[in-house]
Amino acid sequence: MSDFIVVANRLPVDLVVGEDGSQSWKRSPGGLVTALEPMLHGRDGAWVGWAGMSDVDVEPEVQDGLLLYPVPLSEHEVNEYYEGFSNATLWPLYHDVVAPPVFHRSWWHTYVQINQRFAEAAAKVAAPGATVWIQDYQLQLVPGQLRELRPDLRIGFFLHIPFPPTELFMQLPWRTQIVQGLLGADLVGFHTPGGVRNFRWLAAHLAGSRLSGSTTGTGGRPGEIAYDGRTVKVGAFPISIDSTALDKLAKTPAVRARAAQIRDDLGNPKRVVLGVDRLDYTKGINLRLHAFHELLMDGRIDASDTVMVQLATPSRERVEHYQQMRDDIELTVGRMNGEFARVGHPAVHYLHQSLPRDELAAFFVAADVMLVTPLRDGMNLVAKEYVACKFDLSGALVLSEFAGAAIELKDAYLVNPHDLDGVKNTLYEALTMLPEDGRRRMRAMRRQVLIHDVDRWARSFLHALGLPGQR
Ligand code: GDG
Repeated sequence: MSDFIVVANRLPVDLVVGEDGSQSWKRSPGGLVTALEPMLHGRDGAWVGWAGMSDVDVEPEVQDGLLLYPVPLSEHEVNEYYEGFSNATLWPLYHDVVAPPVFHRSWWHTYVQINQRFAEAAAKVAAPGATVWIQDYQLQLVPGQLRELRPDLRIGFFLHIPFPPTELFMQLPWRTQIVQGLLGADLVGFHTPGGVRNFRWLAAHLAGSRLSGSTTGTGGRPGEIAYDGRTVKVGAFPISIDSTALDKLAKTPAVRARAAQIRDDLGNPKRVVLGVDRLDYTKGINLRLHAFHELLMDGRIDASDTVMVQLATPSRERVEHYQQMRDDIELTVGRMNGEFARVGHPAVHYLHQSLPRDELAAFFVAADVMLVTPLRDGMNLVAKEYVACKFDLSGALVLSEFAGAAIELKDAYLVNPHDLDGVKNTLYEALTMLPEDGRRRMRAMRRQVLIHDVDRWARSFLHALGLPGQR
């Protein structure tokens, strides 16, 4: 029985099955685990989630005082609940339909069933009056289902992706059930005030709730919705990174030496332009390649002294849209290098690989211009990570207006990713900025990111939720 439970699609560890059938765990330390670890350990914490492997039975286990409580999924369920409804219906719908969402009734039914399974697991491990924090779009029905099972619990929900404009959300055949599911929480959190506004409107129109309190839900004062005889708080809580740790890592002699080595390996160009993303169609990778390509074609930059590096982490490789997008990107990279590379000197360096954390930090340190150009993004942590690594105030961040991070990082070079000329010109501006202007911008962004870190994010959410002991 635990007092504080996190419920997420994935456990913070991955199951590894050896050839002899033996089971072990590999830690996969994401930002969320790091932020929540102190709170989980301090109060008999539990984490409910899928172990990342289908069709296996895994026993709950206590690791370092944290109860890991696996939710089993069959391969069919992974296809329908995760790859289908979560990643081919909700993901594109919530990202401004930049790809067409697919609506399948059988996917929806599986989504309902699996959410119920997560709710039952959480109900089982929660002590009387415990606090439960549910994460993300895969589990939007869990707040309502869990409240049915355990009305004594304090329930929070946080959405890591954007909450879409109301007109788009209205396309969803199961829109009312999703809104009602979310309203089962005591506190619903989004990254931005825009998400809060959209949700409040939908709650009123689809679930007949009454609104009160601040409309934006920012600044630690969530708005309130009266629903079903309860008060549901709704607020904006922009997520962040462990900025102090990253700043420290970037300053280590090893990372600095590696950054110098990377520049050397690239042929010591005058300028290095970097992109780092999960390979996802929302991230605008192809459009930034086109912008760079056109600058080369226009002769405004020269491939002999300006190179681009695109690191693309493999992602959702079984979903069809992702396979098509990967082909498109690799075609563009091939074309650009065909036209502008010299033997031993590509114009674009493209890696479809996942890199270790300190290697990634070295790339951030090495880059003169960081290109973050999503068509829509809940927050975008890469933008904040780049800023945290630029301890010497060098570098420039080109950032899409449609990333949640643009609200906080006002001193970035902001672009509309749908405007190719705008992206080209702004990239050129960033490449040719005056060093003093660059330092001023970077100083201001670093102040924001170093103060507003992920620990502060978690604390402010849990404080608003009323977790005992939170300031
Ligand atoms: C969702 C929302 C929101 C990437 N490549 C490697 C690697 N990464 C790390 C980055 C960063 C993370 O993955 C990606 O986070 P983002 O925020 O950029 O994007 P999503 O994965 O789409 O995350 C997003 C986030 O949730 C949190 O709420 O900001 O809007 O879409 O930390 O550094 N890490 C390593 N090697 C890689 O090759 N080690």
